[in-house]
Amino acid sequence: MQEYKLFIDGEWTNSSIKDTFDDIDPATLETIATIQVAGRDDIDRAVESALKGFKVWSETPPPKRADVIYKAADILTKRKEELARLMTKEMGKVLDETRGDVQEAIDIAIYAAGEGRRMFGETTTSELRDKFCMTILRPIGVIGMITPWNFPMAIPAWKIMPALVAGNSIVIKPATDTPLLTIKLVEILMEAGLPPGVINILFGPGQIVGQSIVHHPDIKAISFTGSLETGKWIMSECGKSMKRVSLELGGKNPLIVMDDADLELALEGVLWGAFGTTGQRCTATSRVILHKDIKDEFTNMLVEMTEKLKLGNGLLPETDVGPVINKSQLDMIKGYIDIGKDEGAKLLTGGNVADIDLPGYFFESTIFTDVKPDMRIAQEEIFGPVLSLITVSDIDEAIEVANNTRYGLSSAIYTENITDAFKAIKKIDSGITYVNAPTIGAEVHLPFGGVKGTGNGFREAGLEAIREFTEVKAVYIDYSGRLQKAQIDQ
Ligand code: UN1
Repeated sequence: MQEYKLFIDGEWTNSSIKDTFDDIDPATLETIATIQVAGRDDIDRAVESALKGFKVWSETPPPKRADVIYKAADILTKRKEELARLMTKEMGKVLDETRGDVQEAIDIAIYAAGEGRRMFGETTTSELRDKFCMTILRPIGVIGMITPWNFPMAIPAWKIMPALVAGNSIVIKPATDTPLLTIKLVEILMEAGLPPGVINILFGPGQIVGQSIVHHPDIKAISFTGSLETGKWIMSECGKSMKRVSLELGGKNPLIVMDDADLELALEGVLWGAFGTTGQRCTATSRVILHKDIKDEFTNMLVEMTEKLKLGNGLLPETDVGPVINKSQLDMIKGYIDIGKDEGAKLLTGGNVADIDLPGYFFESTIFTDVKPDMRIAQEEIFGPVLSLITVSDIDEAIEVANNTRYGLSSAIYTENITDAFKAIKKIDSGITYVNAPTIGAEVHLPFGGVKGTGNGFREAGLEAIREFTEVKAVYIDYSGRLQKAQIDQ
């Protein structure tokens, strides 16, 4: 059994404490690795190393930083299949999806590397004579990153690649359920020529290691993807020390099916959006808002196809849906089934821990109908294969229901009516709206993130990612040779 140490200053190094945790395949419950937990001293060591790394890396010209990232993208491409297989073993989702996860890391690497030769500021006019004005982008410093288990490579890469091209250094703590893909990503970056100290990995529980990262005075910004509760805590802690924080939190994503929709297309979209990744995406479709005139027909089609989804080990080609990540998620999902029943929603299919020939954490793909917009199963993020169907009478009611949650990440509408489509685009309070496509499937060159309880105004990916990891400076160059006073000289 391989035991992984911490990665500090370019080396795998023993933790200062003797604590480890097991990395478990959620389908077979086999232990696939043992991981060392970081102690307080290790956090200080990692930040010291990152400060040293920052000196070297921030002075490296951005196109040269980009060369390292392009090379990492090449290595990732060559090793895509092997990494996808490892990810399925560690996280459970099916191979097609883990290939997509690695591909998303490759895409963001190439996109971010391209910014090495752009990284544009602005030049503009001055109100005074013989004065030149521009903006430049500067790196922030050491960034602390805390990442979730559902996209073990894509989400760390969304943060790491833009942060690197912008010249920052990094201390990252991957989720304890999925450390291996961050380890691989960092190994690949080192192979591609990243100097020691620029990226450092710590492992351990959020309550200890995550908290210490958030509180460390030399970490200048935190980038976090995870739950709303943790996000709120991080934001309030960062408020106390005036630390920049970017948050990607939950979703309760609605998908509207109007009476004129192509129902076959909508059906495929709902199955993929709700049960892909076993519903464990922050972009997962968790509420389907059905126009009353197609409700019965669509519901029947949906239940029939949902019951055909095959649960199993994600490594097997016949598997449609893999396990959920761990026991506590499984218990939480079970809890929501009871909550839904108690609230008076009607269970149409699923609702149980799956009885299959594997010891892991499998849960049946589940659909509730007659869900009212205020029920807890329509409000709270379940992060599992549980879908709520809500019926409405028209587009305005559909949008009102769509907006009736504390989250605002993704949303979708299926319709052939351009007016309804544009109403949804304009009025749904979310960071992403899809028309005739499901709520999942964001591409890396567009901004990713949400409103309300989903985030705090930052976006990941796309050009926004460069803003997430840089400070902008305004520069005034006066070549008039005399004191000129803005606002005063006329
Ligand atoms: C997430 O669920 O945390 O759009 C990220 C998507 C993926 C990313 C999801 N490209 O579903």
